[in-house]
Amino acid sequence: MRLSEYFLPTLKENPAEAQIVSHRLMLRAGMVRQSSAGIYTWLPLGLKVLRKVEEIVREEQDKAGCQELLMPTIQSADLWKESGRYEDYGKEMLRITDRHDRDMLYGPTNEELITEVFKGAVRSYKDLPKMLYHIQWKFRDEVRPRFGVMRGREFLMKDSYSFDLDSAGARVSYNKMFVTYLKTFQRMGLKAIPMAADTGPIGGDMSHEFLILADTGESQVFCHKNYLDLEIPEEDIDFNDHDGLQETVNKFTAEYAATDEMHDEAKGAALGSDLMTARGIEVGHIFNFGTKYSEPMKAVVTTGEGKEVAVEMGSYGIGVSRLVGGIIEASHDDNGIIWPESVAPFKVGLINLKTGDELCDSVCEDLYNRLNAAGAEALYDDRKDRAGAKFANMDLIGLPWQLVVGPRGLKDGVVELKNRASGEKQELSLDDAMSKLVG
Ligand code: P5A
Repeated sequence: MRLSEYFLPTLKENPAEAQIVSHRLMLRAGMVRQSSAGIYTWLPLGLKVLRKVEEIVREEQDKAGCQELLMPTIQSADLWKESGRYEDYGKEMLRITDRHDRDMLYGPTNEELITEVFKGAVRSYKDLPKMLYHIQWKFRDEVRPRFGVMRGREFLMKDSYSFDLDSAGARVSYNKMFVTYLKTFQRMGLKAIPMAADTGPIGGDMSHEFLILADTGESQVFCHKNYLDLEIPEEDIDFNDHDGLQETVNKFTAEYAATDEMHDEAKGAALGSDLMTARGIEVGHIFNFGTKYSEPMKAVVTTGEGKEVAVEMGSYGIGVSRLVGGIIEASHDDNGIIWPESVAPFKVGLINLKTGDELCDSVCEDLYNRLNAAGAEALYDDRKDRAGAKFANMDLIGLPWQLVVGPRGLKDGVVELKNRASGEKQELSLDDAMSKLVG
């Protein structure tokens, strides 16, 4: 992409309405614009990151044997009346009446809808277990939408749902998602700590929140400091190895970890100097709620003995749009965003220090074409602007690599390659720079 053509409305000044760094940087880097309270338009640069985050989430769900479908955003209130949650959900639910005076709603979550889809299709234990997911916009009329996409009213969530014959099976599904979540967040350069959690309006008796640590996090967290050093296995997860899954879950739940809602002062104090208190951002939340929905909604299957039983269920959420803000909270400096490569909107920012100079232009064109052809997406700053402004802009949008082409270097046949995260700069020949970037 050429910057001269790109729709990238960056801001020089800090927007007054943004209280936390990710919100400030997302506005300044031209990633999002607020459309109304807690509702955002994703501009091209922001959308690219959102899609990359979404894709990592999708790949890991697929690996775990979860199958993707797509449910609608608008749901009929009837289903929620069946489960009993229509009244309970309160003002957070955006209620809509259609032209025939039917009660509809903009889905804040999909337990009812998926239960309905499931019960129309599955009757026998032979079809179990099943795990289904979608990545879809949700709406929650939060009292205080704030911090940009971190607490929006409209937000993108990945929600999965598991269906099992019995509670032992449901535990395996829960463990699969638990371990998948560790992997998913790790791929985005995040260390997410699982914490025992309250189940709130989703319900159930077993639940974990996954939190990343950041000073601006909304939750106060208390945990053993060993969590900072726990390593997630690098190799692919074997989802058929149920004991292995349980071992990993045990490892990540062995030490004390709780958010303020669940914190037990005595347990915290018992850790002494090993207790870490910090702020955290909830990026995922998983629930096992047995038959809370399947029973009232009559989602039953026939067992091997011919008995009818309500199916055991769980649900598993990831805040996809929140993660974009969360990653920035975890990775930035005074100059701007520092994207981990896995979610970066472009891999390389190519800076032409003297647009209009024949040699600079032709070398940049050549590098730009070679990078893109090799699959290393480049954003080429081909505008006529001051070098300082170009550097500041590239630092702000945080691409992992900056490739700087100027007349002075070209005289000696070199360009400069800067790593955004470390700040390290190297003078390299064109070919060496290329092989460093595309391997
Ligand atoms: C699990 C999947 C659920 O809704 N039902 C389906 C369950 N869980 S949850 O914890 O309420 O939400 C899942 C994740 O969504 C993100 N999230 C938000 N992101 C941005 N703005 C919001 N207002 C918001 N509310 C929830 C969180 O990451 C949460 O873990």
